[in-house]
Amino acid sequence: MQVDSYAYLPPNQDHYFKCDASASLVAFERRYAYLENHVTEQIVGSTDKQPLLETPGEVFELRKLLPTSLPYDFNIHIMDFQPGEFLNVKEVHYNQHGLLLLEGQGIYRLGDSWYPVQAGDAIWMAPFVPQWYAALGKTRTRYLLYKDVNRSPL
Ligand code: UGY
Ligand code: MN
Repeated sequence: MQVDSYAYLPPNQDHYFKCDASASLVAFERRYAYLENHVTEQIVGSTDKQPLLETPGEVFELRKLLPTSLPYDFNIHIMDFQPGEFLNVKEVHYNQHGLLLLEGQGIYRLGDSWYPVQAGDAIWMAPFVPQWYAALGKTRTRYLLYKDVNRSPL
């Protein structure tokens, strides 16, 4: 795996990581929510090879790292904001998020609290927490966002 690449490992797949130089690795480890007659497959990819997706009503650039099909019970979004750009919608939704700010800086609003954030910061957003972001630095913001999908939240 190179810089910017990623892997998805299906549940119960034996694996190990070996690295010959110093590197940072972000791992999302979670219990898989099975669906009858659906299986996931191992994926190895790279962010810059993922297509830009439509974001109606929004200005940020969006890429998804996993297929959006039913077998996959979460996705990872890569979101890019140019300086001064912000979420048009103050979102409230059942999905929870884990966010890692990869580049840039800005302000994250969670409910009625406002947090200055910069590259390296991580945020967990519980279900239904109102959320909003504005990129305030001189360089682009890129963040990586975990989102649970395709399963009933109940
Ligand atoms: O897809 C999302 O829920 C995403 N737009 N949320 C966020 O950036 N806080
Ligand atoms: Mn969201």
